[in-house]
Amino acid sequence: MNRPLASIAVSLGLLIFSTSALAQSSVMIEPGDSIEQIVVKAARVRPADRQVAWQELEFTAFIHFGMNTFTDREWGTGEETPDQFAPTAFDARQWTRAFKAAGMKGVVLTAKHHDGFCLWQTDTTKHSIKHSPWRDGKGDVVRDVSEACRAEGLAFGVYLSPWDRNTKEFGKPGYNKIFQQQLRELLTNYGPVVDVWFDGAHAPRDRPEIFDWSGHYRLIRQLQPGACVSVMGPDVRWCGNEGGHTRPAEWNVVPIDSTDPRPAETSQETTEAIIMRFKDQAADLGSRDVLRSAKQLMWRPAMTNTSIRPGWFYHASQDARVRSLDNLLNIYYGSVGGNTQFLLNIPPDRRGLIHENDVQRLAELGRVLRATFATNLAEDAAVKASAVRGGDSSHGPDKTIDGKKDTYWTTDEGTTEAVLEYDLGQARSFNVAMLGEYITVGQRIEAFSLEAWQDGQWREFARATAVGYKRLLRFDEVTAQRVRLRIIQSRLCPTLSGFGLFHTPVVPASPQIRRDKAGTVTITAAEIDVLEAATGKPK
Ligand code: FUL
Repeated sequence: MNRPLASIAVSLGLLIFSTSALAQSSVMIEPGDSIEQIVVKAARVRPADRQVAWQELEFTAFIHFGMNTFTDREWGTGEETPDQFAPTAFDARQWTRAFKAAGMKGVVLTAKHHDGFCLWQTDTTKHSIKHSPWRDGKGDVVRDVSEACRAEGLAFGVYLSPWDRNTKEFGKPGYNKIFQQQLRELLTNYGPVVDVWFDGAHAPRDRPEIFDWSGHYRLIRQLQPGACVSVMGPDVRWCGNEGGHTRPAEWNVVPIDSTDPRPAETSQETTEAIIMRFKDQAADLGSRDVLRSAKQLMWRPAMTNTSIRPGWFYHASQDARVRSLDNLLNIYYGSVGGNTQFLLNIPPDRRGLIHENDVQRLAELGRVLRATFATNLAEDAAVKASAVRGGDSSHGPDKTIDGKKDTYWTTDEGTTEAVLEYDLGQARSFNVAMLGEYITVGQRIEAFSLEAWQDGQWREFARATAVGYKRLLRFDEVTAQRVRLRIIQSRLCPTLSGFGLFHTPVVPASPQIRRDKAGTVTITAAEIDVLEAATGKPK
């Protein structure tokens, strides 16, 4: 497949937005600041409410459906005709049911890809479904998908490709007007939108006026203040690849390289817009080593986007190349379990349905995730902590297992190391651990370890660095009654909103997983029941 333009554009590094978008979620580093001061500044950077809500979605579906579905391409030329768009059995509810079964909580629909073909009743171009044979030109994919999302309780977002290969206006100042009119239609007529997703395709560095990013962001804030603007936007960053590869440590507070703060030519702001070079592809974006040379820090969590198949769009030739269950589980643990949102693309076929192989895989994934996370073996534990803020029960260690996301344990300012001990009441077997910080007040934990009391001593069974919104760790099965979490390093007093121990019935290469010739994995409901029973979970 073509090298994704998003990566080219991001590494070329053009991203412009107004300083108002940075309010409350960024901080300047002064030349004389010590590393200790920088780290505390980083820990004080807080997310906007929309960024917290976005992160809580955890696992979401990406949909690429449009002209390319019918031409068997990944990038259209813009010279296709609306006649070619002709799904035979379009059913958005079938899509959202499949996503829900996988445990997804939201959807980002590609409303317009690079070919410029619009999947909604737009007044901005003739290159749209209005001029297609589908439903006599009266259909509206955006409406059907947004309604199907509401019916299934899924959040709804849109991807509007800034690059448009159909309109003659592209590259001229008039295109920004068309683009903003498209945004206005999408953000006005289809209910709440939680994510507006822009890729960076065709954003040449020498012509920043091609995209009036500042104007786009202002309009989005005005029409949908709860929406995050992702990738080519201030709220959410791209993880840096499209293969589902995740970092061992993912930080939500990352430096803005503002060494080139030229005023944006098209910005209406009185303060200058900032041109940032986000190094989205670097292996480390936020550890102390990176912060040391930062000039400005901002809250910008990562999104892991990849496709369940090799292509973003549907190709019949890829029906047997749907990612395996264990591969998807690996990405899930690395992404959702690595403090990012997992945006998994599932492309509908020419019928306008999610293909049976993908539906099956999503159902398998959902079954395994539900079987794993249904029971937190630590939820009834007796828990004690080496330190509690002000000795006060409102931040006691029991807040880590009360199942509430807005309560948390913490310590006094200045206490950056602590131990929490969980007594499970009896010996339990587990192979997954979960930690979650209360990120509303920032991201703080830098290193922790997990230990089990076995044979009269504490034995370490897992160790990691960044936590953030959620950290999941998998390890060989441990059986113990007492478990302790040692917070070894933290930027400020640590917080913990969630702690869990789980037993997953499926580990990679498990003998219970069957594969047919096409690589399709099957695991039946009965097998999951048997496996669950074998985990010895309390009833
Ligand atoms: C990239 C595009 O070029 C791909 O076609 C796809 O839409 C991906 C999600 O973003 O920039």
